Amino acid sequence: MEQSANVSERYDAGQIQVLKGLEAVRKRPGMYIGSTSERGLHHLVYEVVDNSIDEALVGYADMVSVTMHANNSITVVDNGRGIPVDVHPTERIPGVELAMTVLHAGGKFDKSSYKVSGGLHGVGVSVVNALSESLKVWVKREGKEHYMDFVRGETQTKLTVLGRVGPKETGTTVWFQPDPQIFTAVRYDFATLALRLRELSFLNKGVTITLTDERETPIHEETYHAKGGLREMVQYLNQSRKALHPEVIAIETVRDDIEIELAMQYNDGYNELLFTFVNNINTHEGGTHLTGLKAALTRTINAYAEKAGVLKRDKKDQLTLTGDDVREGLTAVLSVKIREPQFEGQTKTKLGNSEAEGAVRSVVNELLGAYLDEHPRVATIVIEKSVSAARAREAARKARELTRKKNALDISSLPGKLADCTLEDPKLCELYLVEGDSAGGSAKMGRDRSFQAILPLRGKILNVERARIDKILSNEEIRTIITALGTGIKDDFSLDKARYHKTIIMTDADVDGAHIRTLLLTLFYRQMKDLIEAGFVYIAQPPLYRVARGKEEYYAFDDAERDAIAARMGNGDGKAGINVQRYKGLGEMNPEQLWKTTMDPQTRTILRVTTDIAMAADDLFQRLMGDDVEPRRKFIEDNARFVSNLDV
Ligand code: 0RA
Repeated sequence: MEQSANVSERYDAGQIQVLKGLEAVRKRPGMYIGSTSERGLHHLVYEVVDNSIDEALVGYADMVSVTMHANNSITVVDNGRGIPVDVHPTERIPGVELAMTVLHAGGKFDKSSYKVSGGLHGVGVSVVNALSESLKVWVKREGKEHYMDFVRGETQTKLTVLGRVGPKETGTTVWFQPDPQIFTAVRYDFATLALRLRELSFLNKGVTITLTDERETPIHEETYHAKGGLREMVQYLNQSRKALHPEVIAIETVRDDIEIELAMQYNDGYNELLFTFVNNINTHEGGTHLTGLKAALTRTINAYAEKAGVLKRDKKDQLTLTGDDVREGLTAVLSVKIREPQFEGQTKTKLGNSEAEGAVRSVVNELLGAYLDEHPRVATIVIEKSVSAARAREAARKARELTRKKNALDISSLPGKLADCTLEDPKLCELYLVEGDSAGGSAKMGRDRSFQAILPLRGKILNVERARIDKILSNEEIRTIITALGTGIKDDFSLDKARYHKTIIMTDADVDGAHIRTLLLTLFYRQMKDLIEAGFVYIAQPPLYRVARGKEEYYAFDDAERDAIAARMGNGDGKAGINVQRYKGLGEMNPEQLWKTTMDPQTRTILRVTTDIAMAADDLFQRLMGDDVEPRRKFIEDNARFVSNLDV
């Protein structure tokens, strides 16, 4: 408290409050940024960038730049108004100090922009400060450049003026070094930041965002700028699909004080790709805006089809297009900006504001209806696509009923290949999906049968990316997986029925294994996305090598580790007798080895599958599993060096 010795007592009291607040953040960082792993580390950047984007949203900034420095510190620069530097009338500290040291100080400025409340973003830049070993801020405002710095959230250098700048030169620069005492991972990933920044450029058209990686030689820089906003985002999402109409349908308006932007385009595939955002945050769990959109799409397209006389309305051949029908092969992005968003749901990514439903519904009804009237050729394409989906739906319904019957939760109807566990509480239970009967056999013998279930998979499962629902459900291997999981799929999906809270994909560490893993992930992503969103899907990490001498044995998960172990063993009495075995498949491990290295919760590593940035996950599956060969070839080429850590 040394620095506050010469200011009022009130300031002291305020300062104590501040320290308590930020102490809480350091004690329970997960509560504020979700996690202290790689994900939380990246959230620090998003939090600072969101503040800069807020300035762009209210029209004061059009440039944001992010730099990744060699020591994994980050600088974010914007050309907004600059964080206020005048002393706050009641808090008695400069605005910038308030913003950096008081939790949720945002409201104290009354910016009246589209501030976010709840969710992982919008926790405030003070959280970044609290979780940084060091943070420095420069503010250009009112003709001066100001400076402050902090150590682990505590003010170190009080606000000082560095010098004069041009009267119109304004903006904020924040530099921070994430605290290694807090984070388990400290290395920033270029691709992860690039995806979110590109997404932000689509969501905030006209803003130029740059990302610079100084860790690379030569320095690597990318610029994101989308004049067309969501229209460009839909084109980007559809880039490796075949669009059915060249022009993206786009709507943009304000209704009831809610900014509404929608862009959509149909492709010749069968998947629905619908992303929704509220104040730039991906509403994974949907909500009222999504409900409004879905209702309007179904209504408007049915109304047009009826008007065009496409739907026969006699008793025998009555056809109504369902929501699923009108969304088959649809790629769409809906973005709303709303003043006081209420976020609900398990991950606080579901919009609760009831007024958003009506606003989106009426806007889409009116403007999409008008668009179809004015573009009869596009309208015909949309109707034909929906009608063909409706025809396929009949076949699908029959196939689905077949699965539903087999889906009952009693043990007697569970697939024979499944070696189930004895415990019944899904929270405690795990399902291993294992490549091949022989590894399946080892896993069955090596497992802890109280909580680990094993389902061996024979050969390749169907590629669901290129199949319609009826075909998917007629595939034996897929039906077995769905039945074992207990959740059902697509519209019948229910997370509550999940029989295991961990589904662990265990495949060989070779090309075939990677392919099977991707097929399984595609099935989960396209048909049971909520299972992934809930964090129930994992990838096992079997070792690549066994390094042994005599009775001493170690397992290595990559070449570097193998060499390190061999070197350590060779240290006392030479390299003689060191035996390195490379596992070509899981089947080469005996049950005990498989348990020790890959299945024992005490010692294993499993990777949780996430879809943090939906665009990336979709793009990955489309490239890997879609019809087009060229993007797949290019993806594999581009990413050959990353395959060891495939995190979709
Ligand atoms: C509060 C009020 C004003 C601007 C900001 C905060 C602000 C914060 C950040 C954080 C990063 N960049 C930022 N840029 C601006 C508006 C002050 C005014 O009325 O001029």
